[in-house]
Amino acid sequence: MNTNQIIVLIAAILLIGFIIWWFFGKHQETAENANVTKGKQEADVVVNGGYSPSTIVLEKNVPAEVNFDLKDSTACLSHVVFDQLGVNKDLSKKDVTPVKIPTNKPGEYDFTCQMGMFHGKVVVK
Ligand SMILES: [Cu+2]
Repeated sequence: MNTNQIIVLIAAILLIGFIIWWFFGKHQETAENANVTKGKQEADVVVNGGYSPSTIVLEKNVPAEVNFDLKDSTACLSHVVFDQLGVNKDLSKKDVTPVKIPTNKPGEYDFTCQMGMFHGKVVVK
């Protein structure tokens, strides 16, 4: 192998590493428990280049709302989609948009942006 080939090889490895980091590296899951007060629970999710926290943990059998706070101007993130719940909400109408989550049974509900690029989930325990 000559020097050029080695440089190309190193560049390719770095590029692959970067791609892996870009797509998979940011999945250090930030899980957050909802605040339970007076028989209901709420959690806030900031929407800004993704969802923060990306995992919300809810208690079973306590009425729950997840409040989406849109801080991003990307059109794609302006809607949040809960496929399993048939929910597709426009977050740009209000400062904070609550989404009701059923908590009658344990489970996981994934949510995404409109095109499914950004992911988060709500876990009912
Ligand atoms: Cu998207």
